[in-house]
Amino acid sequence: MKQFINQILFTLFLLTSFSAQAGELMVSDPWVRAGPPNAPALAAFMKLDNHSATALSVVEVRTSLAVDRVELHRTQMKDGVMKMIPQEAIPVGAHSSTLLKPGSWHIMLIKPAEVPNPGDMVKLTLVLDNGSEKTVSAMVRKGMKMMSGDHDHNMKHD
Ligand SMILES: [Cu+2]
Repeated sequence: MKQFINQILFTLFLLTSFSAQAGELMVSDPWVRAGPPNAPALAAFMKLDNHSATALSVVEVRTSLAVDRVELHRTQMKDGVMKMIPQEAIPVGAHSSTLLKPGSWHIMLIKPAEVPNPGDMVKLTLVLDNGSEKTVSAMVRKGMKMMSGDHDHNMKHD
């Protein structure tokens, strides 16, 4: 019996410490850009705020949407052309923020089995380098293309 109670206390301790860790990162305005029914990939955007004194980074993203895989991308100028470059992580400096937006950092949902409609909600779980996780609901909505180089709809991802 005593061991059982200890186990419960330990579980509670784990739960509270995990939620405290997740509190270091604040996510605002998450959204997924709507695409045509045959879209090979969809981009997700949001603002990441790190209120802690430690630099964080998003190392993995999972989604409720049925997709082939999720990649972290950054659109950057390379040899005079805007290109999407896959990234190992999306960094958010201490007491700093990183904006995921068209033409910059973004999360790429590759090969969705079914493309969601504007107004649909997609769950995104961000996994941080410190092991904590944060799940947000992102609304699907139409978004402007930043520039001709931001061509995620016809870019090959293989
Ligand atoms: Cu991309």
